Amino acid sequence: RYLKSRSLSIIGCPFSGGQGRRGVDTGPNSLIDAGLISQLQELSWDVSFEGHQQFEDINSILESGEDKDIGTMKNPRSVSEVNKRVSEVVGKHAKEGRLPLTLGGDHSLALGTVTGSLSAHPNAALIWIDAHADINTPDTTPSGNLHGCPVSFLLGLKGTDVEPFSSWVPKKPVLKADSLVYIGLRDIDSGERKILKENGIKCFSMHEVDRYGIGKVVELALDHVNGGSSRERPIHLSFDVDALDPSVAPSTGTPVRGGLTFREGHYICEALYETGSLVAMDLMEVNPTLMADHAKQTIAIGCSLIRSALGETLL
Ligand code: HAR
Ligand code: MN
Ligand code: MN
Ligand code: MN
Repeated sequence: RYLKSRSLSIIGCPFSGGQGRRGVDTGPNSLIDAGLISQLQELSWDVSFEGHQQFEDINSILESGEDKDIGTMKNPRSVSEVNKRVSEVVGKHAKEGRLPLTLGGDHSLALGTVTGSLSAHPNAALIWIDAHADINTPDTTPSGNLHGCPVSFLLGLKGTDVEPFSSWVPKKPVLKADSLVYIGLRDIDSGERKILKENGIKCFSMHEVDRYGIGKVVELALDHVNGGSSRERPIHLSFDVDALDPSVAPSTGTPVRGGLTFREGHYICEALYETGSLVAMDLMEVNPTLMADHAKQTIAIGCSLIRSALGETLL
């Protein structure tokens, strides 16, 4: 519906500066090494992959310890610069009518991916699958880790108009609060809870997944962003692998028990594919260096979630 043809661009983002655990920067290559490209070609996608993004310069600043905190924010210059680049490359591919598939890397990268998508599809909605809301502002973050903050920047919340981000993040909010839906939440900070309430943001926590079942939850989520039964609005899917239960996807930096089952995670992806309106996807927070005995399992699930969102069916 929004793509020129069945074409996608893989944007590998080896970056870990949005949080404190190294290794998540190896996520993108582990997904490629597992055969993701040929798996997507099997689903008759025209796949372009020009190699991972080159963040060596930024990563060396990160390693050197030169990127000093600004207020509460850790690694602010690295996170800002990486996201500025990511927004440009995602925006470019999306404007060419291709589906940008971004492989993380930590979830701070979604500031760039969503900004890029929205530059090409200004009416797109954001569906955020995560154990966490990632909606802290620099004023509310308990950790200073910017992977817990990208959504607040996208909504232009109070406290996000700060350097270095203000030099490139659009002044007009990238996204309106009613264009965002969460599924899978179960670890929300008190400051985030207040933000979610005050902005009336639609959240399907694990409590709602238990109550209604995943089928109904996805239907309600799509009704919400479409304002009814239409399924035409473009959708950016940002999938944090920690939305899944740690027994399913253990190799991730901030596992929280009580998460989505294997099938619930895949169902979400399948249902979004069925809308015909998916215009971008992120697969974030795969860290093969954690629970390394289970890294293969987590990587394989990353690949299968992506395949489900891109048209793999069971029958
Ligand atoms: N809410 C906590 C914080 O801001 C932890 C959130 C980050 N964890 C993630 N993001 N993996 O989804 O520090
Ligand atoms: Mn996240
Ligand atoms: Mn998370
Ligand atoms: Mn927590």
